[in-house]
Amino acid sequence: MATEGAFVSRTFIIDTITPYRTSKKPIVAVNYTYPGPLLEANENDTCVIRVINKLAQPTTIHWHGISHRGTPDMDGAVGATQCAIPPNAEMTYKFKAYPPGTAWYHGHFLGQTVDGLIGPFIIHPKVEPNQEYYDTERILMVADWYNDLARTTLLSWFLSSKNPEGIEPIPDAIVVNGKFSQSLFVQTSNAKRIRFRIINAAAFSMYTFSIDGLLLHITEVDQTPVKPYTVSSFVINAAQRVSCFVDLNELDQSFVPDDVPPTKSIYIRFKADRDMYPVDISSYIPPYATQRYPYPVFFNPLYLAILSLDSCNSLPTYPANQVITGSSNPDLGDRDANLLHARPFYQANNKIPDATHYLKLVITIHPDILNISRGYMNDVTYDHALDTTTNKSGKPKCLTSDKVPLLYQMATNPNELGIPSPIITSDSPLPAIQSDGHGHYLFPYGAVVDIVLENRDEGEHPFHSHGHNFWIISTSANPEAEQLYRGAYTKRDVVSVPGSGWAKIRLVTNNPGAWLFHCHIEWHMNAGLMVAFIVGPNELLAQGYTIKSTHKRFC
Ligand SMILES: [Cu+2]
Repeated sequence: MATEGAFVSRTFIIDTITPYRTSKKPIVAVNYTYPGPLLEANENDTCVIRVINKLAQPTTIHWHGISHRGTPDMDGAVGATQCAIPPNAEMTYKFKAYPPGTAWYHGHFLGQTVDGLIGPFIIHPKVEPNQEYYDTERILMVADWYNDLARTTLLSWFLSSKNPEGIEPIPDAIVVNGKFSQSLFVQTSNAKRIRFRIINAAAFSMYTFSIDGLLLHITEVDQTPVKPYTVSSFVINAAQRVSCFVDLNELDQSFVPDDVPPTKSIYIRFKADRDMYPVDISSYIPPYATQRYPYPVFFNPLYLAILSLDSCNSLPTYPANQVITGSSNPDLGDRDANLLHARPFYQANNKIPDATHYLKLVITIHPDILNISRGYMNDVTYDHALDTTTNKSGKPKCLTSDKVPLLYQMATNPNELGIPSPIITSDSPLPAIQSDGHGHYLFPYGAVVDIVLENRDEGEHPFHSHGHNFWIISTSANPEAEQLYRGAYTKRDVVSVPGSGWAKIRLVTNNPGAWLFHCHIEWHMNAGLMVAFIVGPNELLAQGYTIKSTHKRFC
């Protein structure tokens, strides 16, 4: 008999704070901390999170990585699963803590994620697969810091005709656990073997993570445990999570010069990938920049935290530019943000069904007729309001709307959404998933869909699926993975699509509802690099879903 999980009841007050002496920026925070408090649950616990909005704007919280089976209205995606919680109102999110692993929560409206609405969410599995390898654990939540607010300044500039090239707002700094470079001390507390849970909560940046002189043994990607996979550094893209453990007995201090005293601490490095910024960051001053904040004028892509080996918080004795990778063997660095060579821990149970359907999504970014740079999926830029300039096929029946979420439209008119059923096309022998021409794709319930993301943009884009995780089969960076790992692909909820390349994922549509699928770079999502997966409208009703009056009042 299955055991019922416990209840995890929390109250999240969303309000602004100004925690930094040197910045007046009002951060959007949960319970007056940045990042928000650690939310912890055991696998299959029922989380009951009362979210109280004390902001002057509407808000929601998205529980990133949670499958929401049977709770399609608890995903926090404005326009898809709910209307936003108005100021001075509250909503209680209730959902099962599943799947276990390193998840996180964040805003999903008005750029609030960029402005601070982030926090870690750890779900402990019934059996922790790699527990024998570590004695304690630490969370490192990395994010891009902007001196200006996304809501008032960055988004309006980015999506304006003043920025036809679509230059993304460049971060002003990097923060980890709310601390700026060289101010975060991580104590070992006498443990020799430490698990790090790295959560990339950045609006934009992809980072290379390493710790000087230590090997990193990766044990989890997103919420999938993997067999220990040893590297000297790895890449983590926006919204991805990676766990790795280190063993201080393996510390190779040969990088410490002979002429400095022995070091009692070493650097933990997050190095942002310079190539993704469309400007020369060493001299770039954004046009919206204000002089109000004393943070570095030019963005430094190298963030340093300090791992204090004796917990005394001394600085390393060696210069920070002494080493560039976490090991003397640079060949051990993995440059693949998908970490396809990490193998799932539960390989024997990892039965992967054959595909029954097919969907190709072509990613492009270009200016629209108003000279505003937009992102397109199959030539459609996603907007909460119908953009008639990009599609002349007429008014869609099923329309993303801040007033009538897609989920409510599914529940009200399950058979009249105006989206064609799958058809055979010349692209593939499998039936191809169709859309209404406005970014809404209708998936039969229980389909096994191979989705090919063809990226015609030069940038690498981390795509996230709400409500479903998926197997990553192969990418243009690792095309051989499809054959090499057949039958044992790894599940994630973010796939990093290489620039001018492609990624192939397989997704089982076993979760009726309206689920967003989007680039997790906040700027690109707001530029329209998003679609909605409409999964099994009739099954949604058959499972007993009804629109809650307590939710509908927000619309
Ligand atoms: Cu993107």
